[in-house]
Formats: sequence, C-alpha cells, structure tokens
Amino acid sequence: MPRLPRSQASSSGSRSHTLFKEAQRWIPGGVNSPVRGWSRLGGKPPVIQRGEGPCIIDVDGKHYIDYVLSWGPLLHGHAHPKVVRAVQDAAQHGLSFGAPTGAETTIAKLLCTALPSMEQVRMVNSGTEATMSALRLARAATGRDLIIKCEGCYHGHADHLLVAAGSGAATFGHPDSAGVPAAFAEKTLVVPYNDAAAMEAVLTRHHDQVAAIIIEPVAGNMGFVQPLDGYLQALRKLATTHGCLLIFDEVMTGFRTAWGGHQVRCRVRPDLTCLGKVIGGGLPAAAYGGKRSVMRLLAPQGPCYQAGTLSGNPLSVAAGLANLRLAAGKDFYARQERRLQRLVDGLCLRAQRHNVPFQAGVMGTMWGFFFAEAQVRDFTSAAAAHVERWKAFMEVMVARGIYLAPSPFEAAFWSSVHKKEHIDTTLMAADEAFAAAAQV
Ligand code: KE4
Repeated sequence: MPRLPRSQASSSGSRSHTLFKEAQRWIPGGVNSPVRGWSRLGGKPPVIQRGEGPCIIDVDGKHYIDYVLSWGPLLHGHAHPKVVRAVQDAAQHGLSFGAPTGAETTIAKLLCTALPSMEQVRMVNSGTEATMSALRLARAATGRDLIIKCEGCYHGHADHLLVAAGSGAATFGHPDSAGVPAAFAEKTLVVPYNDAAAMEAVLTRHHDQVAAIIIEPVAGNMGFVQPLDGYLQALRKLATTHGCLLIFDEVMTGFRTAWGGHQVRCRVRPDLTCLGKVIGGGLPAAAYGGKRSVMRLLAPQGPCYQAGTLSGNPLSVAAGLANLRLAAGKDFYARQERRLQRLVDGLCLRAQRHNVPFQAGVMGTMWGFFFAEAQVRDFTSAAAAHVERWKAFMEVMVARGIYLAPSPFEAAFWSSVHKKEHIDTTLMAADEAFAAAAQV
C-alpha cells in the first residue's frame, strides 16, 4: 500500500473548504446530520467525492482510510461490487411500488431466522423510525406510558428520546434538545448505563407504569461502551418481573457484533429489536420486530398505527440483502474480530509507548477508544475522558489520512475489505498522533 499523502481536513485554500462554505449557505450548518459538521475538530470537514473499498476520497483527491463507514452500514466497505450490482439490477425494474414485493419477504425471513427473538418484522426507513415505532408498539402492548432509557444512549431523534441522548446531542453538550415540550420528555425516565440497581429502583418506584426499557446492548453513542458482565441478563429479568418490554436498539450493533445481533452473542432475548444501518447496505432501511403476539397489534391487523411510503423499498432491500449475504459465511465475525483486534492491540501498544492513558475495546466489527485512565462504563465516565488529548490525536490522524469519527461520543467500525496494509498505515499515523496527545 503506497504511503498515503499527507491529508489535511479542508484547509482554507482547498476545494473542500470552498464547497463546504457554499453548503453552509443552503443547508443548516452545511450538513444534513449534525455530527458531520466536525464541530469538535474546527468545523471544516472534508467534502467527500467517492468511496473505494475501505477508503474515501475527498474533492481534493485526498485519500482517507475510513473507520466511520457511513456510521456503520458499510460492513464490506464502499461500493462493494456485489452491493452495487444488486442495486443496479433492482433499479432496472423500478425504484418503488408502494406495494408488496417478494424481496421484502426474503429479507424479513432472513432477519427473523437470524434473530431468534424475532418472529415478525416491519421494515422502516431509519433507525429513528424503528425505535419510535417500537416504543409506540410497546405502549400499545402494555397499556402503559412510561419508558426508560440510559443516559448517553442515542435512539434517534424522536422527541421523547432526545432526553439525555448520546451521539450528536451529547457532542453538543445539551443532550436535551430545544423544541421538545416538557410534556413529551416527562414520560421518559433516564438511568445510568451499566447500573442494574438504578434500573431496578426506577422500575420499583414506577411499578406497572413502565411500558418498556430501551437500550443499546453495546453502547456506540457515548463512545464505545460495553455492557458489564451480567448487565443485559439482569435487565431481561427486571423487565419480565415488572411486566414491561425489553427493547434492544440494535440499529448499530445488529449484524455488527455478531450475525443477527448482539442478542445472539449475549444470549438475551429482548421482546422487541430495532435494526438499521447494515440491513440497508448504505441505503435507507431499518426495521423493528419481535414476537407475533406483540407484532399482531400493528396496523393493518391491529390498533397500533405505523406506516411509510418507502418502507421496504426495492433498492434498499436489494442493498441490504447483498450486504447481509456477504457476512453470512461461517465464522465471518470471529475472523473479522481477530483482524480488528490486531489494529486495536497496536493502538494500545503505541499509546503505552507514549505514556498516554488510553482505553480501547472491540466487539465483532465495532470498536472504540477513550483517552481515559480506567475503563469507561457509562456516560459520566465517558464525558470525563480527556477530550483535548483526543483532539490532538485526531488532528494528526486526519492529517495522515485516517478517518475516524469527528466526535469522542461515537464508535468506530471495521469492514471485511480493510487489509493488513491499512492497519499498518493506521498504526504508523497513530505513533505520531499519540506523540501529539502526550504533549497535552
Ligand atoms: P437514524 O435515524 O440516524 O437512521 O438512526 C438513529 C439511531 C438509532 N439507534 C442507534 C443505536 C443509533 O446509533 C442511531 C444513529 N446513529 C448515529 C451515529 N451515532 C447516526 C449518525 C448521525 O446521526 O448522523
């Protein structure tokens, strides 16, 4: 792999800079999703021209090894020939019908076969739609109003979920968004992640009023935070005891930490699961599903309404099926995790050499890191991590052509098309980056 040219995020004379200035004239903040604005890193993101395998190339022709992968969907990198071909083939027959198609049944069967907790599934267009709909269904199924989420977990931008949210909301430091009436937020209770006792206390206090617990089984929106041993199993027990539904928001972890989702790996069966990202292969697709006894409450069969013009559309389904089928091989996730572990071990070794406190973790094809002395287990400890060191590290990594999330409250991703040379190039850049972080 040739040494990557030095890459600067959009410096003032670059085409990225010019195009981003123009974007800011017509689009709020110049972006269609806040975290893309690089507010923590000077607010000058590279404007991307195209993607090739594990890399993206900006409008100035600068190459980056990409560990954001569109925030998770691209399990096999950019423009994988089989995914692109599947979309091209589908597009020739029309883009959308708003009517049943065989492919929707194919992907529904694949998802329900991969996730033992799922007997039926409904396709939607975004993770936000999936979690919003799953919570409405949980309220319909239980006749209860309250929901419980964890501080720092992000489940999309539905009003009642922008309470102590993670991801972009956390990045901006005001997790509770403007425009959300108090009345919408007061039905949402918030507890710390990885604290089963706090969850039990809230459930006991609001006994028989809680419709659902919603959680990211591996948190990826306060940075990468893994569940402590037994935590998810404890939530399963508590939900059953208190008659509320356990909802796994696997929009990010689904088909990222294991075939199916993290529920397969941790052997916990939620009542409802939300999926997204990987199941759309880079096109808009998400889903939610669970037991037939709950899903039958959904219109047109039941009284709980949810709809969508482009839900399950042929192109997203084609991209999703191609993306999923490429990961269906035996020990795909174990193999990818071993390769990714080599990258993360290399990063930890270089942090150690430069005496920089650094915590990193891997789960399947998902990973992340904090500049912290001790393991990060919740939003409080994530928010206490050393942001200035993270910034100094990131400025060098981006300059050396390594594209990581421009926020300390995000996870990182791996693809099946990242190779050893990409690891080597990343570790070379990391040596320089940790040296810079050590100066802070
Ligand atoms: P979307 O509505 O963005 O498709 O999905 C919302 C969502 C729901 N649940 C989880 C666990 C998620 O991670 C997300 C979205 N993730 C962010 C990245 N942290 C998407 C990137 C963005 O907001 O631009």
